[in-house]
Amino acid sequence: MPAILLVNGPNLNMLGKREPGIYGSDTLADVERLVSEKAHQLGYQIITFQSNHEGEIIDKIHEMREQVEGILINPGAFTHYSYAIRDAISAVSLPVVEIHISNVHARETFRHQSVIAPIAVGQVVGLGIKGYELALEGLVHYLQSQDRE
Ligand code: CA2
Repeated sequence: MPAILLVNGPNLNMLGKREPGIYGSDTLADVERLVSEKAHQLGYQIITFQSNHEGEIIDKIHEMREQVEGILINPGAFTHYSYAIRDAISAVSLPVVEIHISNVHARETFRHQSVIAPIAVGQVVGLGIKGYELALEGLVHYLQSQDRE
């Protein structure tokens, strides 16, 4: 079964444990289960990874480059300034869909910019954890349309 890497960045291990008003009450394990189940229905397996450390996220993206067809990523606050994660994604030449649980555009100004977005296939923003499922569908649709070319 082809695989997709799901990366969650800093503090997302706290999902469901703090700030339910912004991020909801589902845990990271719930999110990973939701995406894995949906992926299986679509004929993909999910490799999950969460880290609070920029270098670990970069290492994982490098490590998985031959094993996955694409990447789903919620880079957390790294979204807004990590040129290093952006370069890692560019370096592996894999399609990426960026996810944000909250509507970053309705929050502080520093969250309005994403340095990842210009190299992503697309973004899903502000739809809660449902956004992960929608991002998966978008990525699979993109991969299948590439296969037909
Ligand atoms: O909305 C998103 O998904 C974010 O990527 C979440 C990041 C934030 O820095 C981005 O601007 C937008 C923060 C993740 C923090 O996650 C927590 C979850 C529960 C409790 C506390 C933090």
